[in-house]
Amino acid sequence: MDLIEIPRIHVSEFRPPRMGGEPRVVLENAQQWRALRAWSPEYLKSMAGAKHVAVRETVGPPRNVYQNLAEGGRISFAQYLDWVLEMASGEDFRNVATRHCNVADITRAICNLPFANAYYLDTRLAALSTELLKDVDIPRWYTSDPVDVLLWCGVLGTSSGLHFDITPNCNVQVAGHKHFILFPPSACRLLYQNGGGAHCPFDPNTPDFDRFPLAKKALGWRCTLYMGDSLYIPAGWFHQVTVTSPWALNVNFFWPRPFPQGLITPSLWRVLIRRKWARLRAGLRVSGSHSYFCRIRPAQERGVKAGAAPE
Ligand SMILES: O=C(O)CCC(=O)C(=O)O
Repeated sequence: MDLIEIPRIHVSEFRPPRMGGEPRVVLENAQQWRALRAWSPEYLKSMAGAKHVAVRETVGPPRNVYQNLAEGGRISFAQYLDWVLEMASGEDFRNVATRHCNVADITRAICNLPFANAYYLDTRLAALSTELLKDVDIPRWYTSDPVDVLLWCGVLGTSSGLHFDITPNCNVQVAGHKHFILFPPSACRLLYQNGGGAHCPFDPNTPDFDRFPLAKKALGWRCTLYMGDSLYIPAGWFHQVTVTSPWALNVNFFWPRPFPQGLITPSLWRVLIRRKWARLRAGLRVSGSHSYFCRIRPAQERGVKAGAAPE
């Protein structure tokens, strides 16, 4: 499995390609964001500390929220931030962060630390606080507004597992840093998609080629996003994202799929058809039983991430 570095370009040179194209780290795209200057934990708590958020719990190793997902739960945003800061300021964590810069080493070292559970947050920014939403500027990469703006937060060594989204994406690093590993949609046959869905049990941070031999042939892309950097992830590209600083915070935007972007990858078509079919079946059930409850099953049960962009 080879990984090549994602090119970094200045925002003045970046236009999202019509057909999806390739990922790019876009520099100075978020330079004016108030969030970059204002979002200290104290400020975040003062704006939204009392709001309750759903956190994903992972019991490692590896601390990968889509693979080792435990029960999770709802706590206040202030309580969550307190947990993040307590972990991040611990001596163990600071030692791992200063001694290792490679994502595989960080993942292994974190798994050896004596803490059982990690909690990862992805939540809609508008639901958390409309005031916080004003601190970020929507990148004008498309003519339409984003369908979703999500805030992500976690501690060193925790990752969201390998998956793809059906829409184009801009992910902006607000605090700390995160490491991204991406694979093009054409690599789908090498990545062991869960039942042809959007998630993969293969973990490229510490690849197990005995279990996933085909993945050895996959050619991936990688980058580390630092504060203020943005990453363009084309629709259908697989990505795994890992916190590589004591804690990290980022915000991402999902846009509707502009035609013909995102309609060209076989892995994505399968997921789209499955979702349409599930919706059709749910619709039939709803009209038959006059019940709305079957429409609000938790995301975990549906096998998709809670913040995933609606179609
Ligand atoms: O930050 C993360 O952990 C995941 C981000 C992600 O999956 C996305 O931007 O689509």
